[in-house]
Formats: sequence, structure tokens, C-alpha cells
Amino acid sequence: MKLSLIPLALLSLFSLIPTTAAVKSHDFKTCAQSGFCRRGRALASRAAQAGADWDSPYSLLQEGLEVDSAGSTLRGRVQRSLYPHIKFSLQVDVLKDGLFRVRMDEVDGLKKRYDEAAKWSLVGEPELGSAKWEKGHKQVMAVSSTKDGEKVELQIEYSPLRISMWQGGKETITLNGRGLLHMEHFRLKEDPPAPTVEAAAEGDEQTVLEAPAPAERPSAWFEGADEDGYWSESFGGHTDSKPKGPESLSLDITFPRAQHVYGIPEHAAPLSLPTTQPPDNRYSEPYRLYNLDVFEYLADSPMALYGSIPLMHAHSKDGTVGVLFLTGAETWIDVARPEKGEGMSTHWVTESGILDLFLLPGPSPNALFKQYTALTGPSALPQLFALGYHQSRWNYISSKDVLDVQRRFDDALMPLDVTWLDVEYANQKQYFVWDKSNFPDPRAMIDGVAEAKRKMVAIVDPHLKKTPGYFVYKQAQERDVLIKKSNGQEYEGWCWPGASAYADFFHPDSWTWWRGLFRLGDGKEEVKEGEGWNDSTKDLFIWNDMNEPSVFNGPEITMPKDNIHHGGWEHRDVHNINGMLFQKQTSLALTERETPAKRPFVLSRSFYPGSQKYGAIWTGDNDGTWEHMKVGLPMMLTLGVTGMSFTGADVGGFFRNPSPEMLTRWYQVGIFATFFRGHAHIDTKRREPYLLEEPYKSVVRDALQLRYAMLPVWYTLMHEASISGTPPIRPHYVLFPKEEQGFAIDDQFYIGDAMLVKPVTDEGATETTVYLPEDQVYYYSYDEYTMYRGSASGTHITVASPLDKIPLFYRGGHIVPLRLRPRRSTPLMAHDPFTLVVALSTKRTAEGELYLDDGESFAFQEGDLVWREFKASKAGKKGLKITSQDKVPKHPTEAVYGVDLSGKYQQQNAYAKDIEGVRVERIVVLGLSAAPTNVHAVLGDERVELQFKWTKGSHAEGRKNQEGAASVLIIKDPGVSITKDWEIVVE
Ligand code: NBV
Repeated sequence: MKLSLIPLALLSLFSLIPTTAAVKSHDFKTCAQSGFCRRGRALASRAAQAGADWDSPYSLLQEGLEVDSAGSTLRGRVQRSLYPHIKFSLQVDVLKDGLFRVRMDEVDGLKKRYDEAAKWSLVGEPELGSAKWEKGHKQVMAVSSTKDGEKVELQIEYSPLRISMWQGGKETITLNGRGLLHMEHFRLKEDPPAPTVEAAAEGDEQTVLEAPAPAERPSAWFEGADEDGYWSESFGGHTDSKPKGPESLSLDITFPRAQHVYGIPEHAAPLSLPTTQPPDNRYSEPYRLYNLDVFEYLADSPMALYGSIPLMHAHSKDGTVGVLFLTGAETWIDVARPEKGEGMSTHWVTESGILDLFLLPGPSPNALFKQYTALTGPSALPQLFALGYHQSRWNYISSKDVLDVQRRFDDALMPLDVTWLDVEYANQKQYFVWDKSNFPDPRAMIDGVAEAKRKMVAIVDPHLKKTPGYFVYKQAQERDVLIKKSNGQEYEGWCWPGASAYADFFHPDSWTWWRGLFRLGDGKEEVKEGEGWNDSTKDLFIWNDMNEPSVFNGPEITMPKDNIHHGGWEHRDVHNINGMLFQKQTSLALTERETPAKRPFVLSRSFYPGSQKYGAIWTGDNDGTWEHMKVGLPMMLTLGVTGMSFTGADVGGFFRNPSPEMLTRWYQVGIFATFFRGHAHIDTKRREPYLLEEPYKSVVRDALQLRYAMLPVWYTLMHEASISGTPPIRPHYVLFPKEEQGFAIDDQFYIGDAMLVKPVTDEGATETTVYLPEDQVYYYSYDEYTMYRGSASGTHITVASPLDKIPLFYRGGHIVPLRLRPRRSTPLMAHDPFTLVVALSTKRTAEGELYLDDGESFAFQEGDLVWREFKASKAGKKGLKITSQDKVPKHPTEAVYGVDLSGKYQQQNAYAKDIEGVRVERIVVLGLSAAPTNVHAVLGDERVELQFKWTKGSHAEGRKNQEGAASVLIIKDPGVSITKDWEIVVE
């Protein structure tokens, strides 16, 4: 853009847009700059100083303590020795599968605390379980159990209030063990000092606990002597009016058995969360959860980023437990590994809202995934195209540009599924309105792209240009669904279009309105402006960016906390939930726009527990540096274990111009992310992979083709995630929860259970060290079939990794389905044959699965699908039997898309018929040490002799720490169908 063409108003807007320097840390608060975090940490240090003399002032009153007749819910009153006239309610629910839910709220407070985070996040009211309750003099105890029959106990000590979960006779989670529980009650600015403990006791019939000697005022020993940041707070020239005064909530959560904690994304930090408190703390700030648009974020920091999932896993070889701390407000979390004693201790401080805490007993990572999924829902199964390669940049500047990109991918024999349009497609950044000078006929362009069975994505941001001429803004205003300022007037913030208003997706009236905007024409009649999107087609999908929300002139580049949402709630209460609701409505809009419906694809930058139901997220504006490429791995692993299955980082880095080597390596990383997109800032040079010189170009082509060859694996894993919440990419602790050496590993990971990858993220690397954790299986390099055997104590191997090599391995004991024919896009692979790679374990066994459906509709929920289970087992002394069987559960299961398939599914369903002719074209067996004499297929009563070729390997099988070529058996064209049951015998 030439400067002379920029109108003055926009110039002032540009001064608000961050420039290309590293993160402006001063734009974002530290804990010391945030009143409630400061108070929370001060409370923790007062407690630490007091040591054994510190007692929590909170206690549960025995009087009125009740458990319902089903043994599901305990209700009671909590009192503090400070301000004893203020009461709190405590409710503990026993949930199915050994979970507990702990809720606490102020009773009859001056104001109401926000209590709707669960309503937006959970799939429904969690199902209650029942426990055996025992009331004693000092405590009340509930005994429940997990699905697998493991006993889970909850002890609630009355005074001081202390809640602990026990499993296998060991304490696994402790709440308020350090006495940091504090729910700041609502008060008036002009309130007189709190009554003294003695005075309050006189007027109160219930027992008041004794507090340590009062300082300046009775509460000072606990709350601090000053009203620190209670009534208003300023930062970066913005003042938060805090009309409700202080209302933060602090709670210490200790995991006495744990060695590591994981989760609480989003941070650019290692998977095993480094400590933030002495001793040996890597970070000095707590982890912050506050959805923010952080420009050029640091690659190693607990600073807040775009999304928040307040779910933490605590793990050791004794087991895994989790806590979900449902708050929509800004939250800070300190993590410490105390010197004395074992375990991990954490301290959570959130700005507002009730306490709504879920205790998840695990006891394995896989059990935790299921428990979290049962609460917040499974990730959506995407259309298959969405797992292909996405080419984006800010911006493809015209229809011609878009169509050129397609052609050049084809010329370079590089597969591509989706081409993206960033903000410049929209006339004056008015989403839904095309810039017709550059995109004169959007439908023709999208149709042109669709000819090669490809799709497009266009960005639709939440800021609405504030001009009566913009129909979206006008309609939102008419429906009164815009976010308000604290004085009740419409809020105005600055973003791409200049002065902007923001739709309030907490307002039910916004929902059908927003969805209607995406309605498609029927191709014959034009849709009137405002009644749908005429310049769109079913092949256009959506990207929701900036939904934290990002406000260029707002505090910390976001919305003032005293803004008002539907129901009168302040923005501070709902900030972290905001972005998810935008993605949710967009995703529903795409589902509704066609009959029969197609699965939506919506990428969001901001997220919250539950977002996994609505689409993909990415890690935002990363930097084109090796550090950012590296930290993308733990970021994705963390997202995966907290329910977000569909994630990726901008390949190449958003900012800067990556060197060809960096770009090439980044593609080799990106192909192992579920969401795989190349993207770049408007100021960067063009870097579509076809522009690379040799040898980089061919190496990237190979990487792209590997991604496409592995699509059956990715789709099957996304299907698994959509049922059980198990992440498609899995860190070591998930597969080997008892192998301590692997607990902090986050630079290599498993793809499902069947493959191991260690992407190269170091400049100039020619070899890479890979950790092999187990001795019961072999690992086979994916390209050369070199075979390795690890050991129970863990073995490090060094493999060559020049530019054209990715350290990727088949894990023995697994069968991996591949589609090896290069195609231009995923729909063109629908009828391609399969190759099965059977990687044998030391016991000459292997198993695997394959899930297929039409890749776009919801017919799979009606049983139109193919789901196969492959097994290889020993036959005779040296032989093998390989089988394919139907894997669809024959009996009602708990959660297959929440739908019971057993009544609907038939092996001969419409989809299965459609792909009946699809065959297995090759079976590759790795690690079969003796030469076969015969290979035949058994198809019903028929025996069909098969051709095969066996090559003897050089690996001394059975020997540990050995490396050598694997024996390879190739069964050519075994003539078996992918949809049918069959058996192949190797003798
Ligand atoms: O819409 C422009 C960019 C987009 O390309 C990027 O991916 C987003 O994360 N967007 C942020 C706006 C601001 C960029 C400085």
C-alpha cells in the first residue's frame, strides 16, 4: 500500500497496530501489575512466612450439612473467621466414573458471582454418580469408584476446610492444604472496617474460629493490610472501573503424588510445565490464562496467549489425575515442586466467578481423556479435506492470484486442498462484502478452485465496521446484540476496519441472526444482502481470527473488563469464553447452510474448554525462527492432552522470511500436525512451496506426499479423538505412563500408538538422537526399514537426518494403512487402494485400525462407514496370519458420537457399497525373520495363492540395542477388499 493512498483515519489506526519488533512485554501485565494476582501471591507469601502457624480461616459448618438420599450431593455452609457474617455455600457432587465436582459461592452477597462458565463449556449437566458417605467429628468422607472399579475417596475436613482425594490409599489431590483458599466477598467501598473477631462472635450463634492475632484490622493477617487494587486499576493508560470491587478467588491445589504437571494451555512452554516458584524455577511469573492477541510472542514464557483451557494433568508413575477449574475470567497459576516432601503444588487465582472445580481421578492419561471428554464433549470429526494441506498468506490479492496458486501447485506435483483468503478480500474489512475490484466474481473463483476438488477459506473476524452502510453492523444494532460499555452505550473499539463494534455471542438473539448471514443462494436466485451470503458457495469455509477479542486500542489489546454482555455480566467474567462462542455460531452456520448438512470447517484463534466441538485452532502469530518451530511441538502436545485434537502452527512462521532450509524443515514438522497450514504475514516474501529451489522443492514435495499418504492414519486418529478424546499426537507419558525417563520428553511424539517421530528443528542438523522407550517391540525407520530395538530402561539411538530425512518410525506391534498414490487433493483419493504396513513386535504380532466414511457428510452417524480392525498373529513356528475384521461395536457403547451405532450400522451400508471395489494393493510385513514358503488368502471357502517377495534383513533379531536392516516381506496385490473380512496366511 502506498502511503499517499492511506486516508488519515487509517493512519492513526496503523499507529495502533504493533510494528515488527519483538513482543512488547510492557503491553501485557505481569502478576505484579494485576491487582488480584498481586493479592493472590501476597497471600501465598504471607502463608509461607507464617509456616506452621498459618491456618486457613475457612471452615465447613457441621450444622445443616446434608447429603441427599441418593448419596450424590453434599451441601453445606462455609464460614470464615474473618467477616464471620459473610457465608458461603459449598456443594460437592459425586459424578459418574469417580469424578467429584466442588462448587462454592457467596450466599446472599451484595452482588452475584458469575456462575455460567459450565453452561457454555460442558455438554450438559454432568451425570451424577453416588457415593457412600460417612460423617465423622472432624470430617465427612465419600467413597466412590471409577468405571474400572478403582476406589476414589473424597475427604472433607471441617476446620480448617480441606478437601482431599484419595486413590489406592494415597492422597492424590489436596485443596486448601496450604490454606490459600480465599473467595473475596462483595463489599461496598464505603463499608466500615470488618467487625472484630470477638464482636462478630458475640452476635453470631455459630462457632467462630479463632484467627491469628489481628494486625491493623482483623482480616489483615489474611487479606493484607491495604485495599490493594480493590476499587479501580489502571494499566497502560486504561482504567478498569471495577464497579463490583474485589471478588477474586484463590485456591491452592496440591498433587502429593505427582512429579509433573501438564496442560493449562495456551503458553509457549514445554509440555512438562516448568515451575514458577522457587526452588529452581525457570519462570518467575505464574502461567496466565487470559485470551490475548500477543504480537510476536516469546518462544519460552508463561505469558498468556490466544486461548485458555484451565485443565491440568498431574502425573507420576503412580498415576495421573486432573483438575478442571472452570472459570471464564483471567487466571494466574503458580507451579512449584516443593523441596521437602513429594508432589507438585499449584496455586490458582482467578479474578471473578464461583468456584466450579472438577476433580478427575484418571488414573491413566487415557482414562483422563475420556473423563474430560464426557464433560466438555468430543472433538468434531472434520471433513477429510481439512486434514489435507492448506495454503494461506495474508493475502492472495486477486482471483487471478488464487487460480495461479492452484495451477502452480499442480505444475509442481504438490498436493493442495485449501486456499485461504485473509482480510484483504473484504471491502474495507467488512466481512461478507468482497472487494470486487480484485475479486470481481467470487463464486466463479471458488468454483474454479472446486474444479480440482479443492476448497477455499475466507476470514470473518468479530469486529464490525461501525458504519450504517455496513449491513452486518446495522442488523446487529437493530437486534441490540452488540457489546455495551459500562454506561450501557454501544462499545466502540479499533480494529482492522477502523472504529468497530462487536457482536455479543452470549446474547441468544445473536445466534440465528449470525447463522443466517451464511445462508447460501440456491444458484438460481440471488440471496438478498443481509439474508445470506450471495457471493459464497458450499466450497467456501471460514476462519475466525481476532476473537479473543483483539482490540487495537483496548487494554492489553483487548476489550475493557467493565464492558457489559447479555445478562448484565461484565466482560471480565466471560473474557476467556468469548472467542469460543463466536466459533460455535460460525460452525453451526456452516452446518445449517446445506441440506443434507456437511461437516463445518472453522478455524479459530481463541479457545476455551469445549472449543474442540467446533473446529480447529492454531497457535497464532509465531515467528519464523527455529525456537518457534521447536516450541510448536510442546504447544500442540499440550493442546492435544487438553482435548484440542485439531491444531497446528503456521508453517514457515508468520513473521519474517524463513531460509529455504528452515521452511523445508518446517514442512517436515507441519505434516505431523493435525491442522497443516502454511501461512505468512503481509510483509513477507512469497513462499509457496513450489517457489523453492532444488533440492528444497523436492524435499518439501516428498513431505507433502507423505502427509497425503498418511491421511488414512490421520483420519482414523481424528475419528478416535471424536469418540474418546484421545489426542492424535501423543507424548511419551501418555503411551508409557510408568516410564519416568519419558515424562518430560516433548521434542518427539507418537502418531496414535503406531508411529514415532522426532521432527528436526535444528539448523544444519545432519543427525538426530531419538529416545526409544521399550524393549518389547522393534522400531522400523519408515523409509529404509532399518530396525532398532530399545531397552526397558530406555535407549538413545542416533539416526542420520540430512535435509531429506525425517526421523520417523513404525512402532512394532502395529499395522499402518497408507494410500501411496500421489493426487492433487483428498477427494481424488476416495477410491484409491491401500498399502498396509505390518510392523511386527518381538512376539510376531501386530494390530491396527482404519476408519473411513464419505469424508464430508454426517451420514456416518447413521452407520454409513467402514471401520476395520487388522490383526497379525503368529501361525506355526515361523508363519503369520493377517486378518481384517469389522470394528464397529456390535453392542450399544457409551460414546460413539453420542449415537448408538449398533442398531443402525450394517456392514453393507451405502458408503461401504460405494467403496466396495477399493482393495489392498500391497502388504508390507516388517520383521518376519524366516523366509516364507507360501502366502495365500482365505476368502470364505476360497483359497487364493498370492505372490510375494521376501528380503532377508541383517538385524540380529532378539538382540537388544541392535540396529540393522529389517527382513521385509512384500505381498503384491493380495486381491482383498478394504471393506470385507479376509485372512492372509504366511507359511
Ligand atoms: O488477518 C491478518 C492476520 C492473520 O494473517 C494472522 O494469521 C492472525 O493471527 N491477523 C492475525 C491480524 C493481525 C496481524 C498482525
